[in-house]
Amino acid sequence: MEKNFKRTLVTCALPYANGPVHIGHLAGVYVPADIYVRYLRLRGEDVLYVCGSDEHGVPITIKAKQQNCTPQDIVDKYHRIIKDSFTGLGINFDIYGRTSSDVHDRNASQFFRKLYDEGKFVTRESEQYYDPEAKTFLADRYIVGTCPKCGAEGAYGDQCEKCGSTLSPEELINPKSKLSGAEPVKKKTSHWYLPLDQYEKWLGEWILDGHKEWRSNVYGQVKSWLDGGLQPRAVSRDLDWGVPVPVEGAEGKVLYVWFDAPIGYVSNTQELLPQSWEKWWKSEDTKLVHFIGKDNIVFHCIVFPSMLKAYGDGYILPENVPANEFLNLEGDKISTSRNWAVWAHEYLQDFPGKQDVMRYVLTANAPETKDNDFSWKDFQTRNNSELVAIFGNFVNRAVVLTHKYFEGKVPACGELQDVDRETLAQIPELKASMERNLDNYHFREALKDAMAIARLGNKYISDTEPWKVAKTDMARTATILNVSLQICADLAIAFEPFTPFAAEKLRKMLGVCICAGIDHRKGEQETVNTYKQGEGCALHTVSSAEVPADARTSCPGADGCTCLSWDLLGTDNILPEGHQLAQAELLFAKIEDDAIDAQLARLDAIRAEREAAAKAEAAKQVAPQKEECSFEEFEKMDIRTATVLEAVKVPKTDKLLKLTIDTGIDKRTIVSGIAEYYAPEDMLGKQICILANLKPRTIRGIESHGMILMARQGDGKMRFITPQEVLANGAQIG
Ligand code: B3M
Ligand code: ZN
Repeated sequence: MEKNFKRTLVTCALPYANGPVHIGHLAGVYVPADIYVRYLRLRGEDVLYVCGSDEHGVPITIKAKQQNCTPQDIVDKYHRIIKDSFTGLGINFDIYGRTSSDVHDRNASQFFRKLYDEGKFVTRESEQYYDPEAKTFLADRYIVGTCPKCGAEGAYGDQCEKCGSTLSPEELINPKSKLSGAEPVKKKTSHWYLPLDQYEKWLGEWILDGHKEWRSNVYGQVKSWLDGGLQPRAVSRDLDWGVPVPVEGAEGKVLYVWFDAPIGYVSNTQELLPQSWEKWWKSEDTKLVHFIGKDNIVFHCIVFPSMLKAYGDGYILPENVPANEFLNLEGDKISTSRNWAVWAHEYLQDFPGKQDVMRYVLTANAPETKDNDFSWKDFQTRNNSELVAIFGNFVNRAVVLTHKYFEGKVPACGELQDVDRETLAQIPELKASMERNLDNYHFREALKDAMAIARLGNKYISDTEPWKVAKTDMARTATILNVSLQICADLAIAFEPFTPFAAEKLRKMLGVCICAGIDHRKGEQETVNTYKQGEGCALHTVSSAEVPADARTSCPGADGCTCLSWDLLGTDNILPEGHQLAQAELLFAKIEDDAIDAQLARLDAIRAEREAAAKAEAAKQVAPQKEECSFEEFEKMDIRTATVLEAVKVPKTDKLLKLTIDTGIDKRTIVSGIAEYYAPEDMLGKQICILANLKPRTIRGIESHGMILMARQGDGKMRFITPQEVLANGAQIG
């Protein structure tokens, strides 16, 4: 049974501050969370929206080493970039904090200390790799070597990026420390472990029995973890970047990043609301929802809940964890290390003013139930034939015609005809469907519903043709435009969660504002649709005449201005007759081919670079030595010099050349698979080496007597062997 909550706390996975965010992050976590939050706020619900940078962990220290700076430099740089990207895309958290903050340091320390004091951890000694030169323990990522599965160089102690195998450092061939290049040695160390096995039963009851409604990918992952049996998990690491373990004798140890990061949600809430944060984390009236990507499921559904359970003190558990699958880019897995991504900050630069297009496309292709693909062509099509041609076109026609015939004032609605009634009747149904979808985290479907309203409007105005009716019947024209404008107002509500910039533009055109619920961005001082001097909604600013300094008032436009809210969607007469519209503005602009081509060219260049690098790498690969052979075996081979007299391509083949050669013994034919590397004219007159006594073979109907000796490198490239100086044909080699 759906519980009645008083407020909703929405968290988004804290992005690692070791690089910018890309469209995979946006589609998986931040865009859906933002839609959800905007929707709840439109409904007038009290929502707190929390995120921040995850600034600890080994990837950050590695990046710092690579760039020859401190980890703090790295997180300062990327925290800024990430934060600005979110703001740029209209993803406005109430707080975007950071786990390197003092508040978090204190909070995470205290959290560990309480569990430690209450004996909730077990300690274990283990042998870990240690760098004897750098005198430090090595996290798995700090050990590189040859992959035991595919033979690639540079595999990490936890994973080979070449073949994707999960590894442990013990498995690496020729392990080397990334810090000093030294061969790591095993050394004893002790760490604190959270005994997850003790929480297994409780987790099963809570999730497997109690939350069957969770998405099947989330539920399924939890089930398979629990079925497999949980092990104690280390919550500390030997590292010098992170929250120090607050226990005596723990020098050189920090909290494991996945221990401190989720506590970051709490710390960030505390930072924003130092007095009232507990009502968000410790009240049964709060609905907690974690938005994450699928690789974070175990931490949010098993580890963090177990930490909170161990801690006690009334912490609530998530009501849902809507995790998404992954987004691919042009058919390939998005990868930060391979630079195969569309970076949010670059997108914002390349497509100024088109934040909504990306939000729209990522939602329309959201990887909610399976991995999905982003392609630039699809991006262009969705913009041009959906946002521009349907949504934008409809709104533009309605507003422009109202200016043309009725001086921009909402005309009177006369008697409705069937087409009007039938059109309007569909909107409450679409609204109900949207609600079902949004309440159940089906954002892609909800967007389809919103778009269905735009399609409905566009079809209505095309079918009723007010520009023609205006020639004969102004009263009917008025009704058609009234109905059209009401649908525009519906769109200004329905699209607010998905394309907030366009929704705001539309509201300005319609001369309406929005009641966006309680604003927590200013901290303890909540503002319930009230404004101080100088503040206001999108349309109206409170002047000093309206309210004394320090006092607050509701929207100053309240009378002349209709404040939209979710409840109004699909109701009659949102815009009263006579209401003044502002000038028409285009909601969306067409995206031309050259903008798309530029993006594709960038990706092609990255792909080409990657392929060239892979080839260069392969070229260096040396095949292992063959099995021993005896001198007698070698002696059996008759290897000689010969000269190419004629060379032609074997018809209907790509790879074969037919060569006539002078072997000193005779003139003969050899068919050789070298056409990929040599044109016939390249071979003419060349002295080569051949295996003369190879048993003749018929290839493509041609009898071949012998074989040309070729050297072949790891990437397949071949060159024939020629004596260092021209010799007589038939000279023996050996
Ligand atoms: N920093 C991991 C990730 O981006 C991560 C999430 C932490 S949420 C507490 O995959
Ligand atoms: Zn491998």
